Amino acid sequence: MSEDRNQPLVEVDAPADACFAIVWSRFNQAVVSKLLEGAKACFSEHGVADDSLYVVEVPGAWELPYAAQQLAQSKRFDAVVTLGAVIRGGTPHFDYVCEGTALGVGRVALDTGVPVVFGVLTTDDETQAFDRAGGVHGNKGRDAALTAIEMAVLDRRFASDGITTKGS
Ligand code: INI
Repeated sequence: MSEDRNQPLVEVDAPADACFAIVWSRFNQAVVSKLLEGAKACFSEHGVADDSLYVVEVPGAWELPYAAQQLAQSKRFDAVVTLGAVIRGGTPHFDYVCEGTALGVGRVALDTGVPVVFGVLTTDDETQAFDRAGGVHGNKGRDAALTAIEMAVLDRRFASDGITTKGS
């Protein structure tokens, strides 16, 4: 688990029949591939078999919300994890990509009723990004997978408590 104290993550096993999707962006691939490794390992450690995990790649962070929307709308997944790395390059482009990606990912979750986890690093430089991709600040890809599992468990609870009729 991440060593950051401000990450209130809990370790729970995924429901036996749960399926998850990961969409990851290729831009800054050296960083994002580490997030992907962390996320995959976490799913595996928490009982998610390879055939219950669908992994798809997009060019950059900007494309994550669209792919996440397609995955979430399919209703085949308990949660969708988005992984990316937006690194400040000294131009306003950074701010547009960050804001568009974050708002888009959040909107997909609310529009579809499927948890969509924001595992996108937004950092000033590459060092900060690597620190969060298996470095001194843990692996945010792993944390994102853990969040997806927890949200899947929460959705099962909502259904069994009669709060939602999802999956019935
Ligand atoms: N995409 C990223 O994932 N990270 C970045 O740091 C980044 N920067 O810096 O530009 C980036 N840009 C590409 C963007 O996500 C889209 O792929 C592109 O604009 C095409 O829509």
